[in-house]
Amino acid sequence: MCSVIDWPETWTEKFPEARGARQSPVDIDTTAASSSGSAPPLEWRYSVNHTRSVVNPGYCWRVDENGYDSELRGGPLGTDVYKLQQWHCHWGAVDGQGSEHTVDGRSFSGELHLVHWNTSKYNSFTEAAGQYDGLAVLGVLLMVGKKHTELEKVVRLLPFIRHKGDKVTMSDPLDPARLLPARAAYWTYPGSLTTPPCTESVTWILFKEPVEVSAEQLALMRKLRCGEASCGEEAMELLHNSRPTLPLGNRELRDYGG
Ligand code: SG7
Ligand code: ZN
Repeated sequence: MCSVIDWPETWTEKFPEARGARQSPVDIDTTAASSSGSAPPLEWRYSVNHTRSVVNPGYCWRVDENGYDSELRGGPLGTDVYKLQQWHCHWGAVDGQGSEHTVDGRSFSGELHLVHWNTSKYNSFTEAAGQYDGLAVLGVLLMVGKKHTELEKVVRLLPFIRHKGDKVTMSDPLDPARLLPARAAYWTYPGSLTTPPCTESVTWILFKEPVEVSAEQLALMRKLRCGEASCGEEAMELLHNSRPTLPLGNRELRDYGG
């Protein structure tokens, strides 16, 4: 089958939750965010030295952490501990577009998502992914600038996972903490997965400070293809993969740090 990804307009037919009131992404209206001054700091402890897989599922590139013990806690997460499952990226057809979240209406050139699941309450990623407090995703906005050296460890493997279903092993050490910006300030709100089934299970934590990646690195992401190798030229280029923003509605957007 050489059909490419379905577009967001069609998702609600098969995935009714995509019509819900707790959907992501959203536009961050910075003037509407309420301050949470005394919240405990967000803390992460990531494993560096283990084998990871880099895969092309047909709609992004994704790095699977393969069960290693990397943890996120604190901030809006209460007393629960969340474990890093995978991280992936969203980008656009041209520089300046491609982030899922927007800030005061402004798009960025891409957005990294580090997906964590609640190991204090649930037994597996799959179980957690269906619960209101099951997942925590760290979002990092990407802007065009200098080459990102940690991300380059993934980008240089992209030519080897050009088509849907392709997968390679990365054995170089990589520190997921180096994917995060220097300043820990962030916005947080309750939301959903941004792809089907759009489950309303995510505590979103979006860093305020964007991180730089080079135009060349973004160009290499756009060379990935949505289809299998057997589709030949019909395995179309994955030029963009971001869901448009949805209304925040009655949800509280909180602001941590200056
Ligand atoms: C990406 O975003 C993938 C999905 C992910 C989805 O398309 O990384 O993950 C897999 C396993 O392909 O879906 C369940 C899940 O994590 C939505 O994640 S996101 O909301 O952070 N964008
Ligand atoms: Zn994502």
